[in-house]
This record gives sequence, structure tokens and C-alpha cells, in this order.
Amino acid sequence: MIALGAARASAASRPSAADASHTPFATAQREAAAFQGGHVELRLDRRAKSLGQEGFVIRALDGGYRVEAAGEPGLLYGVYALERHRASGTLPKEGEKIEETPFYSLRMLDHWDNLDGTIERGYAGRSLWRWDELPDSVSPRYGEYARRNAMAGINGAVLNNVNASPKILDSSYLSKVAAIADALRPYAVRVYLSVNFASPILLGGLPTADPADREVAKWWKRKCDEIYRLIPDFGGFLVKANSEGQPGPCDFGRTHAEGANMLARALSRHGGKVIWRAFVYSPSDADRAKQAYLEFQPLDGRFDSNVIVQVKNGPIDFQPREPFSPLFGAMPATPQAVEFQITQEYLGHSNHLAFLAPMWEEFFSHVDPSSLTGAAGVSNVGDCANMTSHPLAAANWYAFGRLAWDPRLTSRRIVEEWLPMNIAGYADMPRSVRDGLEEMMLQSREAVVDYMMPLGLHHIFAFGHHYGPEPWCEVEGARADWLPKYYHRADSAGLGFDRSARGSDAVGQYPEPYRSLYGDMSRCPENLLLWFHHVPWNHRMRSGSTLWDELCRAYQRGCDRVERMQRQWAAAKPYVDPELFTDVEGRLMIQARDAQWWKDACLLYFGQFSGMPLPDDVAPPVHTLEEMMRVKLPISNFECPTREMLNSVR
Ligand code: GCV
Repeated sequence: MIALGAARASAASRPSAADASHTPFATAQREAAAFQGGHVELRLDRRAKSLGQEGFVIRALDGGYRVEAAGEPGLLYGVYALERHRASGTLPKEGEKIEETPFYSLRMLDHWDNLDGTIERGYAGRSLWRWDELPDSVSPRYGEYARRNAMAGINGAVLNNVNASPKILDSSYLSKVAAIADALRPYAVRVYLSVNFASPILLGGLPTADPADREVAKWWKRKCDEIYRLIPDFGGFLVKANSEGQPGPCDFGRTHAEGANMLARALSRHGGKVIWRAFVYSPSDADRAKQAYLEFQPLDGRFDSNVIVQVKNGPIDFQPREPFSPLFGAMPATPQAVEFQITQEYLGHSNHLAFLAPMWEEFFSHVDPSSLTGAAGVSNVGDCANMTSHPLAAANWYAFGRLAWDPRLTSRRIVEEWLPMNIAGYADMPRSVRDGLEEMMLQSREAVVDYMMPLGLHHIFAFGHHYGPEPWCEVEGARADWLPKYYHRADSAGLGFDRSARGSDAVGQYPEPYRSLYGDMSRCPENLLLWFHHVPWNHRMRSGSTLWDELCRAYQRGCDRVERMQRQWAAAKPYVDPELFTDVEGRLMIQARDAQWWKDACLLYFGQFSGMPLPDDVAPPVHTLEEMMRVKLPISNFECPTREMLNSVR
């Protein structure tokens, strides 16, 4: 199994696709032989159709285990499941069996990797894909990466950024993509590509990319034929169209459905899919939270059957807490997938510990998992030694895969699986220390919500890089809905965005009972209150305190929670690898200081509007507002600030 800080394999040459040692079956055999919990027999029974290609049965027999599956991927997933059960001490007993099939057939990691090696919103180094060395040299890390995907249950990888360079479809790049596909195939991970809708113009030299133009459709067909000649199991295209400056069918007076269907027809004879993103917010007067619904809901039923509309979990953009997007459930005649963000663009990059399974579990508690056909996660993987930079952020990669495999899993169960498999020494820890680590993981996302944006506040980040607070931010020429004031609307009357029927009526896009619940200030869940309402500072919360006091206490609670996380990690010191310990300890220190930064910046800033003092049980600020407003981090949108940088600017 992967242990944190494990040694790397040596360089490998490129396998041939037909090579029998590079199949999921061969991988399953190798993994079974290495299993340390007893003898494992593999049985491939193609007649066991109810298991599909990916399901498996594990039987405990004659002092060992038999993994049965109808497809090679199923055998592989079965062996990894055995390992999971071994690590958490839940292996089946003699005569017992475990049977699983994945809930979703599409379980996909979306890389926002650029062809120049940078990663948009990536905080774990540069891209894993070494485009300049491919296809002749294939890094052994591709296999390591694919294995970790397969262990989590992920079966697809979109290799490149949705802000896509047309070059990815150039023949020279397609041979590189084919080499990566060969390296991922032994782990049953299929390759997908993000495509630029204007590729027929930018790459093909055509005068238009209008989806209704026959030459354009032919160009895409020929391109798909070329791709499938190189990669017979190619998964399909992911498309960001008419969003944040990307080209799309609307540029030619066509709808998203017309654009998606044209691509879908080019892919359909090869069995490929189009995954069409619904992350759109064209400039209009409508509340940004309403725009994706306004544009996509009327297109329900107009997409071909091999198109999946991929919707971000919340209506704005991967905030620490959002309500679910109202598009879910509003397009019953259209296959939909949810898009989560594993990389922590808005949750402290790779400096902060934020175990995201509770966020995704919360999503699935509101959106019926069976209304979706797939799940995608924006990857947090890069080429740094442990691939995720924050060692514990690997738990988010794993958690995404596990929830895509089975969205009914609880966060606790996932953490109970991940910790023993990934923290060497975990088994030797006293129960109290293990409980502490579990709690540290499980509480960490809520801690981030508390010290960044409690009670439904959202998007009050520093401009551009989104690290740290800037609720006062003004940028000349920037779209209003890129700026915090658009979202928090602080004034002397109160705080929050009125999305009730009296305000933007975003609540009107929700089905009952959510419409009434969210729309009524007195019944709205308090953790979403300021998302849906402009609330008077002296509004009485359920606790009996005013909004202002409750807000102050939430920020304080966030800081306290991080301190508690520091203590919980400190208790594990005697049992864990010293290098791992120091790495996480250092990041928790940054997180603790950042929490204080958020608390001071937000309370000092909002306090100007409330005019109310901090309650006695909230510690006074350690910074002034002027100091906080002077902080400017010299980082691009794709970097995580270092401790030295943070120390020098605050
Ligand atoms: C890939 C947000 C991010 C962008 C990202 C975009 C998207 O706006 O800040 O970096 O672009 O979402 O999901 O397309």
C-alpha cells in the first residue's frame, strides 16, 4: 500500500497497449500476490453479469480470500477493497462475503493542468505530465498516480485544464496523450481531454467553429477518429464553453445543447462522452447564483444521450460552504454529474487542513445521489514528492473517489479507512490519540468555515489568488460579481445577500421544501443565513444572541478549533514519522495564524458597519484593520504562499 513518503519506482519504458502484463488483470494479480493478510485467489467469471465490469465479490474461504468479478477492473477493485478492510481490521470472516458495485460509472478526476506545466489552482507543484519528454519517456509516476486513483475507485482522468489550449488536439500532443493512456490503463483509468470549442479555427484553420457548420462537424469527426485510432478506450471530452472568456456555441448564436450534441455525435460511434460544464455566468443583471440555472434549465431534454451536464456542487464557486446548486434535480431529462473541487482554491490552498468529505457528504444529504450519473473532482495532484503537498490532503483525493464509488458512505467511515492505510504507526497509537486524529480530520472543514466565512458568508477572499481575507476589496474595472462586496453587502442595517422572494429570488429556483425553508429568515438554516438573507445586526439568532455576537463567536470558534487540531496532532508525535510530523505541524501553525488573520480582518471590517463591540468571550484582535488592509501577497493565481512570505507581509 502507499505509505506517505514511500520511495519512488525507477524509470520505466513505454508499455505496449497489447502487452498482457499491462492489463488490470495483471495488476490485480500483482497486488493480490503482495497482499499481506492471507492468500488471495482471483476468479474472473464473465457470466457474473450483475457485477458489471467493475463490481466484485470477496469471499473468505479456507483461511484465505477469493475475489470474483465479471471484468478485470472488478478484480482490481476487489483486491484494493481487501487491503482497505485489512488496514481497518474489517476483513470478512470465514464464510462471509463482501459484494460491491460502484454507484456511478463515471468517477473522474479533472486536472486543471496547462501544457506549460503550470496548474490552475494547483498547489502541489507542477503538472505530473511531462509533455516535453512524452511520448518517448514515460514517467513511472504516472503508474503510481493511476494506482492511487484505482485504490480510491477513480476510473477516469481529464488530463488538461478546462481553460483548454487547442494544442492538446494536435497530432503531436495526441501521441503523448496516448502514452499516458497506456500508463493508466493497467489501473483501469481512462483518459479524457478538455477541449477548446474554437479548435476548428485555432488548430484546424477553418473560418468558424459554428456547430451547425458541416465542415466544423466533419473536422471534429476526423479528430475523434484520429484519437480513437491511438486510444481505443478514450473516454471523451470535457468542455468549458462560454464561461469566463472561453469560446462556445453561443458565440455563433447556438445553444449549449447544440454545441454539445455536435461533439457528442463525433464521439458517439466510438462510445465516447461529452461532459459539458454548466459553470456559466454571463454578464447580466441576474444574481450570479441564479445564472447557471437560468441558462441551462430551459435546455433540459435537449442534449444527446452521450452528453452529461457537469454542475458544480454549489451555485457560485466551490466556497467553503454553499447550498447545493438548484440545477440538481431541475433537469430530469438530462444526465448530470456533480463537480467537486478537491484542490483547495478557497480553503487555504495546501497550507490548511480541510478534510472535505463532510462537505461532500452534506451535498449528498440534499441531492439524491440516484439523480446523478457521475461525479468529478478537480484534482489536487501535482508533481511534488507526495503528490498533494499537504500530506493529509491526500485524504481528499481518496475521499472523492470513495464517495464517487458510493455516495452513501459517511465521512467517518472514509477517515477510518484512510488513516490506518496512510499513517504508518497509526495501529500503535492509543485509542485516545486515534480518536483525536479522527476528530481533527472530521472537524477541519467546519473549522475553516468558521474562521473564514461562517453563517453563509461567501466569496470574501483576496482578489485573484483567493488566499486570505479581503472583504473590503475594490478592483477598478473588475466585474462586480468577482468582488466581495457584491456578496456580503455589509451596511449599517446588516449583513448578507437577500436572495429571498423580496430580494434576488434565488430561492425561487429551489424545489420545496427548500424554497420555503431558505426563503424564510426565521427558518433558514443558520449556517446558510447570510447566503440567503440580509440580516439586521441585532437579529436574534436561535441561541438568543444577536447576529453580530454570533458572528464574532463563530470566528473565535474557528481559531479555537485550529488550536485544538494542533493539540490533537501533537499527541500523535511519538507514533508518526518525524518528517511527516514536522510537515503537518508546520502547516497547522500557518493555519492557526491565518485563522487569526481572517478573524481580525473580518471582525474589524464588519465591525465598522455593525458599530457593536466584541462580546466578552471573544478575544480582542491582535492586528489593526489598517495592517490587514495593507497585506498583499505576491503570488499568482496558481501558487500557495510560503510561511516566510506570509510572515513578511503581515
Ligand atoms: C478553471 C473559478 C476558478 C478558475 C476556474 C473556474 C472554472 O472561477 O477561479 O480558476 O477556471 O472556476 O471552474 O472554470
